[in-house]
Amino acid sequence: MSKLTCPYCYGTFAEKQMRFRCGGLRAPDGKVCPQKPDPVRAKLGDNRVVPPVVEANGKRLSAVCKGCGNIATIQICPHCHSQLPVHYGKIDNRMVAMIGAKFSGKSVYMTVLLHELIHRVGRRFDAAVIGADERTRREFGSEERTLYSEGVLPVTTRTAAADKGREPFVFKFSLGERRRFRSTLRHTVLSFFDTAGEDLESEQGVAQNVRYLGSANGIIVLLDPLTIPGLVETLGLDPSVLPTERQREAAKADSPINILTRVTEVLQKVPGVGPNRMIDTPVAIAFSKVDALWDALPEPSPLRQPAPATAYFDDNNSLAVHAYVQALLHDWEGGQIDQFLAKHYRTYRYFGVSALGAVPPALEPGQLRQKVAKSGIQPHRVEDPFLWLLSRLKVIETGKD
Ligand SMILES: Nc1nc2c(ncn2[C@@H]2O[C@H](COP(=O)(O)OP(=O)(O)OP(=O)(O)O)[C@@H](O)[C@H]2O)c(=O)[nH]1
Ligand SMILES: [Mg+2]
Ligand SMILES: [Zn+2]
Ligand SMILES: [Zn+2]
Repeated sequence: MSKLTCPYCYGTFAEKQMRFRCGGLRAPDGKVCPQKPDPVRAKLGDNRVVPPVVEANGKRLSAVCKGCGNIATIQICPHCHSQLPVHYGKIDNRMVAMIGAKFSGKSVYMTVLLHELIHRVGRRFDAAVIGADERTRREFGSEERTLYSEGVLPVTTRTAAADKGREPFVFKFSLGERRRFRSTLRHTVLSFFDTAGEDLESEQGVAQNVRYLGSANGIIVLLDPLTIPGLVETLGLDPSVLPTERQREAAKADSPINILTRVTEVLQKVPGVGPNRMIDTPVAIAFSKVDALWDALPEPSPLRQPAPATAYFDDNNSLAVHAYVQALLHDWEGGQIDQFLAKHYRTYRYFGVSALGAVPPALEPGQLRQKVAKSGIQPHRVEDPFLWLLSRLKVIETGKD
């Protein structure tokens, strides 16, 4: 039996190790379980009062609570005691991780990607995407409102060490599968952890990322093209698209090759990989903020074309973008990034995305938070890296035409 991975703490366990949580309802004979903080949750900074844990075989879908006699159906992770998605042991779960340098655009990208998956891309694939738990729905909703309704960009994400309680967003991607006589749903659990760029720099941050990236079935590495040495000069970019000196100083943005080196070192620490083996996990190398490059690229450039609208992943279209980025990297920085990836990764592909679709205006004196451009949020191909990973993981179909 293969191991399961918790989408909240990335610990692994066998199906039978799952535990239950009592539902906390009054039994017909009047008994009710007392609620208090769960010591395992409290260690993680969650002091809410909850009904007790029920020890039982997690392969079953329910268990009898010894305290109150009620049937408990909520399954929890044996490590962090988080409530797991319904029938967790019986559904496909695939973990997609995202990582990138400070200021590369991860928080904005994650919010926009999820917004697009929920509101638009789902329809393209006849799929439903919903938050898998109350906290994800609440916290994601609040980040979505800040960005979309208020038009305010996020502040720097705090490091995992500074923010112990931070947990990933967990979503369920449910795909209709029409068979001859019945239609069924296939669920895929998606876990997104918004790492702070800094987490790649401290030893503690790296240790946590080993677990996070090590349990991922697919990884999106977000790289800011504006930090590629040589790119700004080669393209002759207008200085107005570049971050201000102050932002750059605050961000201490690192170059893509340094980030890739660090991510690779993290993946080599995963048990069973080691420094000499190629990394098997498919890695999407997504260049963010491509809106800043549009004016400098010719009109027919694949980086300026909209995403296909097909109900499958269009591989030829994606390969054209890949080859184009590969050639650009050659011009910009001599193909150092590409050589590095080819040496360490069995499967990687380049993408060009823009979460905002326009360069956000620089901060006015006295303005505290940066806002999105007046034209609003017009994302460009944010779903591509994600859909490519899903197609590699056989969740959606790949088409070539
Ligand atoms: N032109 C352009 N700029 C963007 C885009 N997305 C993000 N930015 C800019 O990049 C800045 C950083 O974005 P974040 O999403 O906060 O970056 P992050 O990677 O989460 O940063 P840390 O949390 O500090 O690691 C934003 O404040 C914007 O100024 C985009 O699609 N286009
Ligand atoms: Mg962030
Ligand atoms: Zn009980
Ligand atoms: Zn867990």
